[in-house]
Formats: sequence, structure tokens, C-alpha cells
Amino acid sequence: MATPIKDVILKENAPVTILFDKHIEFLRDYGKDDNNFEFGMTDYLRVSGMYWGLTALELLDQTHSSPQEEIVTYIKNCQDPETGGISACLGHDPHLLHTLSGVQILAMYDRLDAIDVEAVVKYVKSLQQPDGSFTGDKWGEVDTRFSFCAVATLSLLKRLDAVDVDNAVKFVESCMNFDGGFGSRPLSESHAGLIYCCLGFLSITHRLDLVKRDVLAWWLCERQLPSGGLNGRPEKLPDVCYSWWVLSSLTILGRLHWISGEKLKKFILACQDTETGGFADRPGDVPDPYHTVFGLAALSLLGQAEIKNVNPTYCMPQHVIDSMQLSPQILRD
Ligand code: GRG
Repeated sequence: MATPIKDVILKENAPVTILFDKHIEFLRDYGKDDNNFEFGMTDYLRVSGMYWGLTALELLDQTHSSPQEEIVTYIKNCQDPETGGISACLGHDPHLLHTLSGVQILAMYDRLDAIDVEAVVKYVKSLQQPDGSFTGDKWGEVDTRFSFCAVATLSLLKRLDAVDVDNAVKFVESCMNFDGGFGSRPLSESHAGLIYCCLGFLSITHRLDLVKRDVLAWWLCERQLPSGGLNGRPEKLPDVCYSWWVLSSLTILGRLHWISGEKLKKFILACQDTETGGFADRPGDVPDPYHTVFGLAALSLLGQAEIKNVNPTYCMPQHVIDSMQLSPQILRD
């Protein structure tokens, strides 16, 4: 007997339109109460969390409603004077992921002048290994996520020249699998999140010539389940965040039209919380800013009118990427 497909069933009364005002309220209020238990337990991801929330607000055309000066000062204070890297919150060690998130926020605000840019460049450079890979911080974990974070940060600072790009490309290429996908390290399982990181990396470095374009696009299409939602690898449940990791990858490959956008949209909209606003991983679950930004960004790639255009490589508003005169590579037919 064939194994049943793991999936969810959408309810008849699931929302079918964007709950625009509810999402704005959800994002504005999130984290306002710093005595809240959830807030206290998430300090290890604070700067990235700020990037998710602010990008979501920006896609809803609501940036003006964020406390810009307070956020700029917070990021400035998270820059470690010794290494130049940015930490998740005050008093924590710096990390490449939060360095990227901090730089993304400042780029959105056009306030990169607030930090010591050359110190950030020095930090990113210090994390490159002899095989071209990057560690996330001084503790040495290597992952293709950090290759993406490194080149995305440096390109936003216009300092991609600071690292050995050819060697970095060789490492990412060595993480490509027979199915066209990419894992976290050589011989690791293909995963949609890491595929986004590697395609984003190759888009920024203009080396998409290395990918098995249609083999990979087909693997990504196979992530769509009968509910319309996408999973990150075979035999897994759908999750709104993969709407972004898969769709941005298909967009970079010029193959967005290979999946059913209509069915995916229905799934994403069904993940909205009708009471509080925000998106959850799956219908009926608790919403959070992470799933909210990736739900909105995926809807933007699907051409949803009320949402601003998002750039598939940087997951930042397209107008910011345009005004910075960045031109990541995108394959088109
Ligand atoms: C600027 C948008 C942006 C991103 C920064 C950190 C990063 C770069 C991207 C993260 C990509 C990602 C989601 C990687 C997934 C890593 C992974 C192996 C997750 C597996 O988690 P499970 O097993 O999930 O909980 P599944 O869905 O596979 O069960």
C-alpha cells in the first residue's frame, strides 16, 4: 500500500482575502511589551526578528509607523567594538545572521552611516575559511546559510571585493546534489531553505550558470502538496515559510509559473489568524512575525496587488534594491 501524503486539509471557512489591517496591528503591537514571557525568551533572535517585522510592515507600505531612531540606535549598540559583527541583542556575541539582518534594516532606512561599515567588512572577511566556506561566528559552525549571509551583507555594503568570491563559489558548488538541490554542507540533504541560500548566493555573485536549472526547478515544484502548500523536503508537512524559500528560488530560476500560484495563494491566505492578524506555519496554529513576513513576501511574488514588490534574492523591498543600484542575477527565458 502506498504511504499517504503528509498534508493538511483547508477548512471551508478559511480566510480567502488578505486581512490587511489586522496584520498591521499584529506587527505594530508585537514586542511592545518587553515584560512579556515570549519577548524575554526570544532575545537570541531579536535583530533578525526586527528585520522580519520591519520588512513585513514595509511590504504593507507601513514603514513610517516603526520607531526608526530607536531601532537604528539599538542596532548601532549591537555592533561589537572588538570584531565589528552585530549581535542578536545587547550583550550577546556577534553572529553573521544578525549582522546581515542589521545591515538589511539599516539599508531599508537608508541609515548605513549609523554603523562602522569597515568593521563589519572586517568581521565578515574574518569568518571565511580556506575552502571558501563561512562560519556563522567565532565558534566555527559551517553552513551554506552563512555563505549567503556573507555575500548578501557585503553586497549591500558594496564591498563584495573584500572576500575570495571564487573560492566561496567553489564551496557552494560542492554542496550541490544529484537532484539539483543544495544542502548545508557537501553531501548534506537538499532542503528548500538551503536551496534559497545557495541560489541567493549564486544570484549575488552572478554564477547561476552553475545550476542544474530544470532539474532543480522540478524538485522545487514537487514541494507542492494537494492542499496547495509547500514543504521544504520530501515527506514533510507544508509550512508558510516554504512559500518563500521555494517561490523565491523558482523566481530566481525563472520558473515561477511551474507551480500552481492559485492553489498556493489559497493555502497562504488560510494560514492567517482571523482574530489577532499575522500568519502561522499552518492553518489554525499561532501566528508570528517570521511566518508573517514570508507569507506576505510569497504573496508579493505571486503578484498580490496590495503588497509592494519584494526582491527574490534579498527578501527586501524591490525599491530599496533599485535605489541601491544592486542587480542580483535572475534567469529569464
Ligand atoms: C535574508 C531571507 C533571509 C534569510 C537569511 C538564515 C537564512 C538566510 C536562511 C534560512 C534558510 C532556512 C529556512 C534553512 C532551513 C534549515 C533547515 C535544515 C531546517 C530544517 O528544519 P526542520 O527539520 O524543517 O524543522 P522541516 O520543514 O524540513 O521539517
